[in-house]
Amino acid sequence: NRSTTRTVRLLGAPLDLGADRRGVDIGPRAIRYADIATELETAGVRCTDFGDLRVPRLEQCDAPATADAKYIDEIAGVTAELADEVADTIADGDVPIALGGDHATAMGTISGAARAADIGVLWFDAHGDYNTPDTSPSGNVHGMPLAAVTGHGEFDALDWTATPTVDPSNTVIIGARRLDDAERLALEDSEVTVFTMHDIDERGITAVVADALDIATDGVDEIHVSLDLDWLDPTVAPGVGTPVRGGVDYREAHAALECVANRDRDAGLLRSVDIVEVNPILDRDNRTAEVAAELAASLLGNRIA
Ligand code: 4U7
Ligand code: MN
Ligand code: MN
Ligand code: MN
Repeated sequence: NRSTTRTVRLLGAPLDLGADRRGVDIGPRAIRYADIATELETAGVRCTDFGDLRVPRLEQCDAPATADAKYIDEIAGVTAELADEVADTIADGDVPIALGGDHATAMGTISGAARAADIGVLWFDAHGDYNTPDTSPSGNVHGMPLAAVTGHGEFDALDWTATPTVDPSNTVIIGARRLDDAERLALEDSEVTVFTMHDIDERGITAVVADALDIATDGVDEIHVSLDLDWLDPTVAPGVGTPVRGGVDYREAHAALECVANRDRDAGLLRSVDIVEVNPILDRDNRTAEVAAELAASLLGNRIA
């Protein structure tokens, strides 16, 4: 039970090696400028900031060694460091929020969070991020992190994938509306639960999230929440590299994260968070970063509204 004020620690991960569109590396700054710290403090959460992890710049890197999983070695290095910071943050009793950066970031957050506990995962995304180097149509690693952490596929560069980090039966995708063909088949074969936009349209966001929470927490004590801003409709969050029409609106996003917060308030559930894929170059007036900062408060805040 969560009676005392929590402290969150922002961990900037300006990683763009997992995505094709440049600019997502500026995401952590944009989210800070959108005043995530004030949003969180206003919602009753103490906010500290670790600063940014050191990430190799694309210009410094050699051409990708493999087209199957571009920059996987560099990404493995960054995510290993992030995993250490996440594990340290949790050991200090704080809640880490990794600010991306592209979604490959989540491999670090989740593997760090899963070190000392079994966790479930809620993955809010238009995409499944369940490609592997063998199935990926793009070779972009930000389309693969959920496969990597659930032990699906071969990821030679990631030594921790030898032992699955998260049980797929505690893993839930919410809001999917663009899955690649091979990815969809692999998800059907897996124990990962997928709630599509169709499910949200039919049943409403709060019913879907309630089910997702039951699945993610079955037999585990804590959860990781991974929020890809392209989960939202591009009219609400235009600053993302891979926008897909037909996403949730602001009110549904707030309601979803507030459902998680309510369950967390009763059970002390939330272990770690990613907020990823904000691309300020593609954004309008920092709108997407502002949405990201506000939704962080919906998820972690102590107030219902
Ligand atoms: B994101 C894609 F092919 N599936 O693998 C791929 F459509 O983290 C997109 O969800 C992945 O933004 C999107 O490249 C990754 C593509
Ligand atoms: Mn994603
Ligand atoms: Mn996505
Ligand atoms: Mn509300």
